[in-house]
Amino acid sequence: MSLLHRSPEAARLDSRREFIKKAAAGSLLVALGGGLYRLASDDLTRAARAQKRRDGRPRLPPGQKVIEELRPMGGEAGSARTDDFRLKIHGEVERPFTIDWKQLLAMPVTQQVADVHCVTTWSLLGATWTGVQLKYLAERAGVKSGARHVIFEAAHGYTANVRLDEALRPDVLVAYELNNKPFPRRHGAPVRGLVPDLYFWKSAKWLTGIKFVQKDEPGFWETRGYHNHADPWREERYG
Ligand SMILES: Nc1nc2c(c(=O)[nH]1)N[C@H]1C(S)=C(S)[C@@H](COP(=O)(O)O)O[C@H]1N2
Ligand SMILES: [Mo]
Repeated sequence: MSLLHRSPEAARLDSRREFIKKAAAGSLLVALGGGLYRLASDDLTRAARAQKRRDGRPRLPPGQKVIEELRPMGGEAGSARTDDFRLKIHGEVERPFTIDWKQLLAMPVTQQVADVHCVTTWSLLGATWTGVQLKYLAERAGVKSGARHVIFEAAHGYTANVRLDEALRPDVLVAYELNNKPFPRRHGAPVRGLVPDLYFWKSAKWLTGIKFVQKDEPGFWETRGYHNHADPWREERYG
């Protein structure tokens, strides 16, 4: 019998029965969760589209949608143990050096709110990132005048290249906390790069080195079809 031919009361009872059955099976809660999540995300996306950054650019780059939590995007993880951590600052510098975890924590701390944009079209807005400015490490090492690019080096040979002038911006960090907590291993613990204004693949997880070079060295994704520069506002997604 079609629901149309029944009293509203009976239809309501029926859908209530359906509701309980699905909830017991777990499927309804998943559907509800997904539905609510999409609603929140749509609202955040709409709100962000109406906002402008201090530099005048729209808060949300074209083709991006806002998500509420950092999404793990994989990669071959390095050790998350702080005892294993070493960061080598080298290449075109006067005074190369290597620091361990304690030495990193002893350096001047920068805490900032920053937005990040993944090439797969999600953006995470307004998270708090804590770490040491790459600019500070560069000054300590004494970057030679011929250097033009910075190579972020990570576990298992992952690299990402960033132009020197962009890498020296004050919001580029060697980061060790997200929202005042250490990174989970899948997000790059103990230390990852943060280059908020380029697509997120430039933010290398499980960071092991910062290398200054004269000649550009396209990295892991840049040699696999992705754009060498990766500006989200110009949608520099593919090379
Ligand atoms: N070492 C390393 N860093 C990496 C990657 C990787 O595979 N290995 N993936 C990059 C890509 S493609 C993205 S989108 C972000 C994802 O970071 P998340 O997993 O914390 O969201 O990390 C970037 N950093
Ligand atoms: Mo990515």
